[in-house]
Amino acid sequence: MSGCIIECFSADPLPDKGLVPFEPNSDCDNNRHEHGFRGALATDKDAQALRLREQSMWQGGVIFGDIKWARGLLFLCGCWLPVEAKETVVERWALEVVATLPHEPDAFTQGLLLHDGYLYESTGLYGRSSLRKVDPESGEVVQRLALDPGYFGEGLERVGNRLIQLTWKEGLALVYDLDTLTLVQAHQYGGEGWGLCFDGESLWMSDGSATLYRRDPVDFSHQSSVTVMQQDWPRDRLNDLACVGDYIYANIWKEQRIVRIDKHSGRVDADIDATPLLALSGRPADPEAVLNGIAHDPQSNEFYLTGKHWPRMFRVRFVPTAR
Ligand SMILES: [Ca+2]
Repeated sequence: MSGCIIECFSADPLPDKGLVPFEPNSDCDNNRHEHGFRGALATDKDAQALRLREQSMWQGGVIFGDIKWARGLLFLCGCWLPVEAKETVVERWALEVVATLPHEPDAFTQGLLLHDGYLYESTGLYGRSSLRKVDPESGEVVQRLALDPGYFGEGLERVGNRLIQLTWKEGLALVYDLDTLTLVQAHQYGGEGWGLCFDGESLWMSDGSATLYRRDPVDFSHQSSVTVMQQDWPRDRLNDLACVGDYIYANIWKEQRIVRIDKHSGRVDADIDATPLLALSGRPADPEAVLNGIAHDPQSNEFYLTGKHWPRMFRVRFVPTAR
């Protein structure tokens, strides 16, 4: 069973910040959903930008929706989708550092991939965003392209002889020639751009929520979406991605953690503790200097990991720990 509804609620007064429980309000004349929604709203200072707390859970399902605040009432336009009730075991994995490598600390790393012996890296920040080709062993940037100062670079992936670089809030996927790093095309999309990976058939894109979007690798059109669930809760803040077979590895924004996601079901089946990298990273004491950037090496089945402004990069193996 699933369904889509339009509901309205009253919730007053709303705090500037925090979680507000809400229930259907009988004063609303369009309150026709027989079950009624219950959930929690995350508010922030900007009352125009009320959001559902990441697809609130309700009776074994997930609510997707938008909130509009008008005339003292909250309007929720949303859909409810069931989530399989089966218990999923999330394995705890560790990581083993195989090599410690240099990394240019000016790089506010947002996307990373390995191809033909080189790393390709996307860096962010307005006025400082770039696309780079990097020698993994020396950390030397062998090719570099500065982005337009109005673009904030995000996730990066390769499809054939093209590189595709997301932008954070500009709604543009920039397409480059792999050899020359010249811009050849741009696709438009809605919402924010965070991470990107290619599984050989489709691109997968994150936007900081618990949703992964599957897109056409040629015209970037949206194909489908999957909600990522870690046990019974949406796993949000998915950042840079690496596609590996049936799985997508995602590092979690502002956590020392990488999750392995079954791309078909959206379920997290492994949670990898990346805390040991912190002490080795040499990162500055900047709260934004967090773990980000994951690239898979299919030959060794090892991963490259780094962080924003980290002077080091790591080649690691993920190791299931004994239970
Ligand atoms: Ca990546």
